[in-house]
Amino acid sequence: MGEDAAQTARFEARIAREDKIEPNDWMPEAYRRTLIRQISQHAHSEVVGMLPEGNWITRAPSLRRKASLLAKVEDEAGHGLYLYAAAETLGISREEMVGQLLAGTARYSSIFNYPTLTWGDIGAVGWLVDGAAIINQIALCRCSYGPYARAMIRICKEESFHQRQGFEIMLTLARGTPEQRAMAQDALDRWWWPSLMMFGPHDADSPHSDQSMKWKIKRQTNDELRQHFIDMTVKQAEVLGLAIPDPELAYDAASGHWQGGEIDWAEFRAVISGNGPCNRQRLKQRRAAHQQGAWVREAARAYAEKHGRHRQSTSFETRVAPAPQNEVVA
Ligand code: FAQ
Repeated sequence: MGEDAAQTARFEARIAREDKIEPNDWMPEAYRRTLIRQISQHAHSEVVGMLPEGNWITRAPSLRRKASLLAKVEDEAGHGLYLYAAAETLGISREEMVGQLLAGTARYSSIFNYPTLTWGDIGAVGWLVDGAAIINQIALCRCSYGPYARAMIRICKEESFHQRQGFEIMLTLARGTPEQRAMAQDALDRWWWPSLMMFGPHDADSPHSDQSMKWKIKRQTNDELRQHFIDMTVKQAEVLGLAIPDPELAYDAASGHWQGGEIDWAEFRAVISGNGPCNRQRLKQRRAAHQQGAWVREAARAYAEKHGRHRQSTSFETRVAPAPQNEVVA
């Protein structure tokens, strides 16, 4: 389908003016495809991201910790739903996206393919993984696509609680017994490098960044966001009295930034190609959960039919009519 040069020029002028693009607006096909790719990957990350933390719900060390972890995992499920709903406004169904995840043909964040071996890992995930997610997502609150940007505003508010919850777990461990302190340090040692990988390849190796920056889908590059995360987290590690596991990490007065060693990109590539420590386990768990949820989808369909709300999709609770006045997040 050919795209009209005048429509493209009008679209680009709107992007330049910082207008939000809404579901019913004309948009280039490649812009639509890029958003579907990114938003669906993001949604899958939230959903798969429940697994490493869900692993500790039954073993949280106190009722207070269990309640807050449970609430956090529920929040991640909600984020997945807002994001699937935002992607649906672009003309793909949630069933199709979930089908891609379960078939193993969709990406989700590399970080969720690492195991949570100790309670310290729950602290590190909240502190580092949610910390990295917030840095990335604050930039996405200004994304040119309205439903995605609005979903991000709510998600960021919730993630900031998660980050504090994680930091507080780390602080408690770091100020605890020598064993607890060692547990916190071990968690930081294992999660530091994978957290840096969350921001994606270096800008020069990122095939999508240039175009996504031009379209204002991405507002800062992978390396800019990663640097911001490092600068912020080094100070927080100092407060915790923990050591970042990078012997090359040093403050560079000329740039005003902390500079560290190189990420192991071979490990990153292995993880995103399905060969990380937990990739197979994560997909197996998602497939089982989907199968076990079949009766819920069936009940929802029967309810919708009985009440005359026949829809193509059973995801009625998250479906967003593609009209600008219907925002994903109120
Ligand atoms: N993992 O050209 P780029 C969370 C892929 S936070 C896996 O740079 P782009 C909250 C990339 O998809 C985590 N794949 O691509 C939470 C592309 O593959 P493709 C989720 C990665 O899109 C906390 C290829 O490499 N956050 O869930 C990764 O411009 C705690 C080339 O890369 C988001 O998804 C990676 N780390 O930039 C939940 C944020 N990095 O599609 C539970 C939204 C790159 O060509 C507990 N997404 N790839 O096959 C983004 O900001 C961007 O998509 C990037 C990648 C920055 C991730």
